[in-house]
Amino acid sequence: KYREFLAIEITPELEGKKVRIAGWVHSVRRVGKIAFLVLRDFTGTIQVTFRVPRDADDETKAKFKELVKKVASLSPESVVMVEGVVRKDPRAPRGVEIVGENVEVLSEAKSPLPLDVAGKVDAHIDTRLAARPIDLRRPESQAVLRLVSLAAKAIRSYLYELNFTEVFTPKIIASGTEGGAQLVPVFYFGKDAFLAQSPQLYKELLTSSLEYVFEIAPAWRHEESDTPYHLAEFISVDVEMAFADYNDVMKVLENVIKRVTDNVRNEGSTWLKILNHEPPEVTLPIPRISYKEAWEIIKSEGFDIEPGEDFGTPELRKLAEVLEKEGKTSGGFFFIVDWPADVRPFYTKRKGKEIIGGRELDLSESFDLNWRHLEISSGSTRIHRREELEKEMSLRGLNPESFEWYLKWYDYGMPPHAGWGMGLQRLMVPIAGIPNVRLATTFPRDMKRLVP
Ligand code: AMO
Repeated sequence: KYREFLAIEITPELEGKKVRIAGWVHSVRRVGKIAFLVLRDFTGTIQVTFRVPRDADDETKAKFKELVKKVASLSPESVVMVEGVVRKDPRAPRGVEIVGENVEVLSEAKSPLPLDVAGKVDAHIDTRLAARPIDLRRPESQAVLRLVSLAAKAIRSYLYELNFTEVFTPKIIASGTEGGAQLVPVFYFGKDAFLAQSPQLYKELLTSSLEYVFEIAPAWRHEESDTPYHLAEFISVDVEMAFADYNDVMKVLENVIKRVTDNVRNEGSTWLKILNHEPPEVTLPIPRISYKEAWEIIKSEGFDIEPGEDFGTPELRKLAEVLEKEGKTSGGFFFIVDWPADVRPFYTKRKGKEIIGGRELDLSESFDLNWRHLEISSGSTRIHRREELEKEMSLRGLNPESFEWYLKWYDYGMPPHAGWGMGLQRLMVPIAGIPNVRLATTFPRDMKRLVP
């Protein structure tokens, strides 16, 4: 057995007990005849002190002298197994330490390290990601992934409560759904295929059987933009519901956001403390503003924007600032609803016309959920009639024939349905207080990164 206790389990109550622990050499320090080893595992650190016992025989003294020397020469991040006796000590960081009696090196680490683990100096994100396996040994880096895990758990438990089925759809697909330029091609048994940009068409088809489905899985996009918020591979949380419209699924979404923020606050306090962050307080309902109102605010703030245009980051920053000032967000979250049909995908249901900025526009039953300037999720009521889908495809220059594998099932009883997709790493920006979605990703994939 490599260890009997985790670092966090070493408490003053264990006084006098002989224990075995294992982990990484966080730091070593020699003061005269004493060597201090701080050992780290995934639960935290514990100090182990090695010294020569005063009232021992010569043989024992010689053995401990060697041991102190051995410990003092351990390189940082080596993996060791340590045995010793627990001792209360008010001077030790947690009021307790281990008096070391033996150390075994399981794996020696080279020096210097590609990245400092124990130090306080914050390395540049590129340096950190290039050394990600070691970067993730830093408490702050680990804390973010702990919160990602808690967020995923909260989403799952809430959707299970609502009777959703968690599904796993194919990731090698024949046609894109969210715009062609971002498709990542793969060569598939001599045929052209792509990595899924979204489980969109499959989750829709599943509403005709399982009715309420969700998936948490990777999605791929050849994003040409090198921003803190874009990954080539991100984790997409997808929900799709039969017999529902966009209002129904916005309710599910805002409850998901509330669940995640509350659960992370309750269960993630250890990690939040390390990150010195509090997730936003969300009260429901999350305010909704129409595209029209949003457009008018942006326009009145002096932006040169045509009616019907999508909003860029500078526009969204300004909009969020205005809404926050007027108290029209919930912890920074707000919905923008009823987008012009032209800037939404072909499967989005239309809503009727409205005059915006003096121009008549076709709107749609669609929404984005933003946290400040950042789009966290988007969704809509879907079209559930084949002829309408074909028309929308043609309008967008897509060939309905290449979607026949999907369209034909609309001939056999497709229920009205609605849903949304949310970027899990983007959700972590407000939840974990990180400036870059890469930090919420184990090993990020982007324009510049294919390894590690
Ligand atoms: P959309 O394309 O808006 O919608 O994507 C949904 C959400 O996924 C996240 N996201 C990303 N996160 C990180 N890096 C990226 N490159 C990236 N691209 C998107 C965002 C975004 O809000 N099928 C629809 C959803 C639906 O209607 O159900 C879709 O994919 O948080």
